[in-house]
Amino acid sequence: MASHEPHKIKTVRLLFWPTIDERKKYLAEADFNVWNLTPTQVTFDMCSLGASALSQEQLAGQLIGDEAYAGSRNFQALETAVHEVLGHTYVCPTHNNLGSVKLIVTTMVPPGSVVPSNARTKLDVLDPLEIPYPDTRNHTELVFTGNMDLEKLEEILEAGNVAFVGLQAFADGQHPFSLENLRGVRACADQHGKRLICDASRVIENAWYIQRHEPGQADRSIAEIVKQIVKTCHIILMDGAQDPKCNTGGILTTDNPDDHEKFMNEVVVFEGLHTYGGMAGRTMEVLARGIMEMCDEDEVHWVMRQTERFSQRLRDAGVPLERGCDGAYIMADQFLPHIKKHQQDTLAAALYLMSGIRATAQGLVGRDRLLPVQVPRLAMTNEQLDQVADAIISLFAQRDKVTGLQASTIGSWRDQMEYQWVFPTLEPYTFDTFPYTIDTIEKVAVLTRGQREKAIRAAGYNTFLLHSADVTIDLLTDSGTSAMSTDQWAAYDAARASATNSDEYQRLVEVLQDLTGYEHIIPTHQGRAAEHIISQICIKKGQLVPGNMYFTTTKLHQELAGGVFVDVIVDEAHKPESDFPWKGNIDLGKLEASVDQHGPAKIAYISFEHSVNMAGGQPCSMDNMKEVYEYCSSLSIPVYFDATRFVENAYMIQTRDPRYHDTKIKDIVHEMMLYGDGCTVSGKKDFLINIGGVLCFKDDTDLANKAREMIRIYEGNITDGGLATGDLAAIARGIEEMVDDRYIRSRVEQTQYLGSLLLEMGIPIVTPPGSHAIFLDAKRFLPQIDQDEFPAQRLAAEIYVETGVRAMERGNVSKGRNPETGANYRPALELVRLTIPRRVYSNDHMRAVAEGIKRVYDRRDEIKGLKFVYEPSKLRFFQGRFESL
Ligand code: P70
Repeated sequence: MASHEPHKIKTVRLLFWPTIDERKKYLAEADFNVWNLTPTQVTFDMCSLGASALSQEQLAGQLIGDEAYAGSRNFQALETAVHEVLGHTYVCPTHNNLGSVKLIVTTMVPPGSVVPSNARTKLDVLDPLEIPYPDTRNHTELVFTGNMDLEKLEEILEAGNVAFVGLQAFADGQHPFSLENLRGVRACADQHGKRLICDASRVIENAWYIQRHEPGQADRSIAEIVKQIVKTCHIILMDGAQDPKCNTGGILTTDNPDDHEKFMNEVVVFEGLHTYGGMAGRTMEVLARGIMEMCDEDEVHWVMRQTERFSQRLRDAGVPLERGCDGAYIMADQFLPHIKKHQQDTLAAALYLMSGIRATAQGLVGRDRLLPVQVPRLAMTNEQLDQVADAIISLFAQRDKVTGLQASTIGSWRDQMEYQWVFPTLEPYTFDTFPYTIDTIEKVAVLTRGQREKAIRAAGYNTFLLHSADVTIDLLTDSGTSAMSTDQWAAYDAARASATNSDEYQRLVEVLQDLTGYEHIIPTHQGRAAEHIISQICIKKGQLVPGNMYFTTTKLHQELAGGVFVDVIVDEAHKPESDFPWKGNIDLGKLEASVDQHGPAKIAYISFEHSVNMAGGQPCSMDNMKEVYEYCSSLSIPVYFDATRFVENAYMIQTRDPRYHDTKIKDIVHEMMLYGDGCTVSGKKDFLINIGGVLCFKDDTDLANKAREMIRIYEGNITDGGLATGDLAAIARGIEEMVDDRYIRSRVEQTQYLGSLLLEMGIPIVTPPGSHAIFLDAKRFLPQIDQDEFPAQRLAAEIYVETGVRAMERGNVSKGRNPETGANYRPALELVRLTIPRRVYSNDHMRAVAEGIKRVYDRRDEIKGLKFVYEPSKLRFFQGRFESL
């Protein structure tokens, strides 16, 4: 079973981090009832209802179909999903589960009748309707604690006034039933001519439990068990906001045409029409797709194991709880034995106060003593859940300090409660994790080893030629692969498309001027377009362009403009084993030697790259930038940055240079840019977008205007560089997000984490680990393979076969042949790059990558080299094909 998510992150939702003082203020405004807090006042909102991450197919569903009043194709999709997955013939749509309950109560519960049930929650809506729901749960059952006591049920049925038998799958979130018991309940109901109606909103969790614990069920799929549960019931209701991962919506399904007709007749009174039931068309589509997907075995197992792991961590620390199918249900009375009243709400307030976590009991006051801490499906990483658990554990350790809430207004429902509180003094819990939750996911391929062997042979042992559909964890590049945030998408959607000036362009200019201090901001469609233009307008034929190691596209454009690239990076950059912290620095001695030899007029400009990609993502120091700039300014030589990964470089300065430990990333970036005259940026990296770039000049208006001349010819409008207006908006928003200190820390530390795992395993990598990627040293990994047999190329292929991870060769194949001698260049660095996309993978993915590479390392002696079977003359690494030797 996979040790990581069977998906990657498609979009993220940014979190809020109220300080403890803000939390006090918000709590006071909320009458100390955490129910009243809004999500922007909360860091982690531990409620599962309607808070699942969507699949990208569900997200797409929001925009598909029609909002017709009658007979929409979204309803047809919903019917199809119910037929295929649940197996029932008839579907009545409702606005949510309460709508379904209401329809059942109206059509099937005569006055004076009772509803025996294994559950308390949800049914408490029946209280005000004065419908008794006697507890029929078998309280002696140890494994299937949601099973009904059949004798008791029989007794109640015999009394005669039963409306129907009510079951809940994973009753109250804690009590699953077995298939055997379900069949027994059905038989009982049939004997008395009563309906068995099941709230199947958590049928997946119940099916998983059956698969795991009921004898004879281990080999059956979740899908089979789900269908059997549904078909054993006369009627089921399902909350769209639970297992189908929708944000609202509901259904009532049955095989009985008479029952269905009753619902049809009532649905128009309470809900809407029988083909939309009070849901938007888009909700039906998302619901339909969610039902289609919800039995996915890998996803179910991931979600359930994640929840188990979370509860187990709490249990191991002694926190009193009941297992929930969607989280841990903390026993507030045992957690706070010294508090006599309002234990759940007190615990909830204390947890929020000390950590910003919200957990809230819902429904009627006084029903139980539990505070549910639910895990929203697919929305959080294990690392985040571990920290949420640790916050609760930390509160448990200081529980004696918690003071009780005093009620000032008492209501029947939790949302009506109002309190006063003398704040306890609690040690706050500080999170150090990804500052976002998962909003949508994209399923990844899980192939067998045999399938991967076939795929890599078909791709000529070149990872560029693999289909992404065959890749499990894609570490080919961090370029354009970021997960955008919901705020970026909102800005994208809100943009007014324009081929002229636009508000989005103005906004982009503003944020970049503010960040860089540069006056002229010129959008381009991506980095190489900016490189093309700057090279053409700033290089005269024969001029030199000194730079800190080449990047392929940068160097190519300098050469196309008649320039000659001169490598002036420090020597340490070429030594994969050197631990020098600033391997991206320019060697001032080398630079001066070059200037002295040729004279300043022969130098076009300095091409200064942040977080030097080809050196392993290695940063340059602030002092180095400053010294180079001072030296160059004195000789009127311009310095242009390749600022593609400048935020990552700034983070390295923040962590590695003690003078900057307390400086905000944004201010570090701003200072870095002081030491240059302009920059090119491939926005596909740090800017957190999928396409875009910029060319900026500090104050040289003439050059900026020359650049704009070229934009008009090669790119698009001077206000868009050929980008869609929506993309400009996403870039502007991405720039604001990229300089968030928490974000950049989580981003670079994730790369460092992968690096440290590999180092611990003894695997040779370029040290110190860089910021965007980890580079395996293929020469040390596969010393038996001569460089002309392409060890890095082979290693990348081998890693794919072993693990489904896609990496990129950066060695002899990439460097090419010397045109004069025809021989391979055999560069000093023969590397495989594992590049980490931004906001896309969890640390569990990273661990799986490291473990997979370790398996390759353990059998490294068996691995042989490659030979070309097709070798393109230019940039051969993209399309070249190989055969195993
Ligand atoms: C990568 C990508 C792009 C890049 C870069 C630096 C430091 C400019 C650019 C070009 C994509 C790539 C490009 C060529 C060969 C392999 C991979 N790097 N400067 O994966 O920007 O792609 O936007 O035109 O890293 O490292 P753009």
